[in-house]
Amino acid sequence: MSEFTIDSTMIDEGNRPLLDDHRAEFDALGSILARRGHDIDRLIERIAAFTVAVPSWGVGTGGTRFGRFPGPGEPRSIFEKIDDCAAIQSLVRSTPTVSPHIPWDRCDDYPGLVEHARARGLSFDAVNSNTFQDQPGQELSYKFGSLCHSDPATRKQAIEHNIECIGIGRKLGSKALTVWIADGSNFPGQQDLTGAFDRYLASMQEIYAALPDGWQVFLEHKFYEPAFYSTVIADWGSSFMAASELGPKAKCLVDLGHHAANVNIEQIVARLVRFGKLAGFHFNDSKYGDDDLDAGSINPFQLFLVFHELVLAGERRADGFEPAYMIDQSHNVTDPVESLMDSAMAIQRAHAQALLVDRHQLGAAQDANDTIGARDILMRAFRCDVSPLIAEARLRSGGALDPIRTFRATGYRQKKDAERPQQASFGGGIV
Ligand code: PSV
Ligand code: MN
Repeated sequence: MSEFTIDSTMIDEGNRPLLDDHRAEFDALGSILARRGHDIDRLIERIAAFTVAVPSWGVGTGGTRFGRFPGPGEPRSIFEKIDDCAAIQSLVRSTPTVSPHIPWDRCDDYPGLVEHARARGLSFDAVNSNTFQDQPGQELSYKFGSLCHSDPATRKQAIEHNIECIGIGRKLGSKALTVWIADGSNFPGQQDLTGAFDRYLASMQEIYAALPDGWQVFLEHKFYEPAFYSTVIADWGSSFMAASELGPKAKCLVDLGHHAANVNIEQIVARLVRFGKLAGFHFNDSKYGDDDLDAGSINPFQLFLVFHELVLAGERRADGFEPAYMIDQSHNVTDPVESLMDSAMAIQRAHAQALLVDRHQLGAAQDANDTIGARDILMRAFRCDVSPLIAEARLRSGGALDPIRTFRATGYRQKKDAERPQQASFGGGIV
């Protein structure tokens, strides 16, 4: 049976009834922005040039520790996950890369996988290791830690897994390994806080030594969960200390959901940029903890402020500034393809709004200590509805004016449901 794919005819059909309204809205916004001194075509080029990787694990339904409610037509293998990523890319046109997770995406034909992705216009971004779960048949358990475990044999197993991930990443054309560990403790006194960090550094040194030329390692911090009292790499400070000790190939990855409430993430970004240590992002959003909701769905202002720092750093050509942009989210109640498109567009929106900030005026207001003036310059950009701009960027790249509406109209999910009979044993998503 040949597999259903979304083609340009379906996208054109979806766009046709929306074109007149789009033109009118785009022209109206275009004249407002032109009056403010923006070059519209240049803006669209910059918006279209920004891309973000889709997490392979994001195309399956996620779950919580209370349960998982699988959706219809979920992908059953990395090849089918790539097909869903291709559907996303065909509609939004800003997601040409996929970030794989090992062992979830282990397969026996990596050249075939690369070709499968290439044929769909996709390639691979950073490969993620997983020593936060035990796998069937695994010799030593990670229940009490992995890279920081008190037992050297368990640490060795975790180190070897990361080195295996680098090997798989090489076959896929990746250039970075992302390491997030769940190591930590649940009760005061359970773990020697200094000893655990020392063991992390020693383990990471071995992984670092295995990085091929041109590769980097991204250290991902997270303040709690699954460890509820202390986490070894809990914050950007620990991440930065480790990355500094390891060397120039080690940088700090910011997952937006991995901070306590109200933490000023944009300032963390600015600090990491300043010292050439910003690895990149796992975009998502949250209200309480690591909620893994769609990017910009709870706090779009924060996303905008992060992008403002990124635009500033890009224009300043900050040293070592070459972040990897990736999404990391979990879909418990939405269609994963729709949610990932939703995030990709929210990210594009925040970027477009940040491009509108009059940085010259802002600098002048800051120098003059004009607090309200400076705030207003930022808010003017944030309040601008850039929907027609990002829709135009998609249109010019062959994408959909309204990706979610077009996705639904193609019947993709229903077709995949028929094509992909679910096996009871398959656990997609994060949990
Ligand atoms: C941990 O919460 C995390 O953010 C890491 O990036 C993992 O690799 C990912 O989620 C999937 O569990
Ligand atoms: Mn993450």
